[in-house]
Amino acid sequence: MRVTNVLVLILASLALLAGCGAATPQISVNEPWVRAAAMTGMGAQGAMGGHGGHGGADMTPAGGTSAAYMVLINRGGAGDRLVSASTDVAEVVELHETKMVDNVMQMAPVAGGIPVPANGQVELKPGGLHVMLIGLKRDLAAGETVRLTLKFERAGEMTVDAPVRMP
Ligand SMILES: [Cu+2]
Repeated sequence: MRVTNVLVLILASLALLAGCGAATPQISVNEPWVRAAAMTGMGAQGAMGGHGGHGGADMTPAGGTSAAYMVLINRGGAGDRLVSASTDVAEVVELHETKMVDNVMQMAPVAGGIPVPANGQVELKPGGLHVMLIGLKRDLAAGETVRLTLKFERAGEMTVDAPVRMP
């Protein structure tokens, strides 16, 4: 089968999926990536780039931290919500939001998860919403891949392989 035929089939399938998605979310994950980070020591370097506000050295876990970013797209007619995420490479995974408070960049867990509006999208990016990886179990080097499991309120669980790169 030619590549073009395969593409047409895929597009047709997507159209079908979209067609029956009137009252359900149709979530897809675009361009996921994870910030390169070291388990110890160098983790602080990454923390300078937009993750300044974890409240003090005593709150920094031993394993270092990183973050995952992506665009969540909803082609369905109903809204959904990213409620949690998990990965084998970190002890704890939280959904975070970075904001400026009194000219200081701080981040905090997002209460109730990250909404993905019907027929819309939400971007997780440095300096904004992100999936926080806390307590890394190993170094994350550029070029590697990290498997993330994303759990949506309505669409259920979705697994993506996110490449590791420098910000
Ligand atoms: Cu964070």
